[in-house]
Amino acid sequence: MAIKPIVFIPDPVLRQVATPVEDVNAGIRSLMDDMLDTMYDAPGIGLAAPQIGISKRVIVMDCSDDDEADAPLKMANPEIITLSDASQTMEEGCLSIPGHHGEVTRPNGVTVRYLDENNEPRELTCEGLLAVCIQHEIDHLNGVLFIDYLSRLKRDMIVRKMTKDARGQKG
Ligand code: GNR
Ligand code: NI
Repeated sequence: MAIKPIVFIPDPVLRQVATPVEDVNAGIRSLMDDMLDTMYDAPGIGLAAPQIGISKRVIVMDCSDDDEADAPLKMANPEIITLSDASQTMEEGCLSIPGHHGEVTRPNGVTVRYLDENNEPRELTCEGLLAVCIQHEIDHLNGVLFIDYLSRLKRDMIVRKMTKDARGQKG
């Protein structure tokens, strides 16, 4: 178990289409645990492997309330099977775009198929915050970020600011 550094835009790994996992073996289980450590430390409610620089189709989430027991979810090769017709709008943020937020409208309900940490195929149907989170994480696996749903003006402002900040860090 280890906390890994989170990569920020404009790192190109965040725009790559991630590679499917062949099977969920000890290496992938260890990656999932490192991702959960990193997510809880941040803190965040979800994390995709590209956000720690690893272009594999692995995501973790925990949308439990602070006063509830932890409810970690670990998924490899998640695939959306159905999306509801009804939509919901939520204020989204992203650990790879710290300090920036924006309203995104997405389907309110989703069913996903995935491999769990024991390489077993599973399906999960959910709505609300977890449904938003799953869609946000699967977007990461396809190189898509929440800023892609904002107006071009707002997106460009965020990208310009983050690019400038990254230059500053390199000196
Ligand atoms: O921690 C996170 N919060 C969040 C809030 C609204 C919609 C999506 C998210 S996911 C985000 C963590 C993250 O960047 N996951 O990729
Ligand atoms: Ni994100």
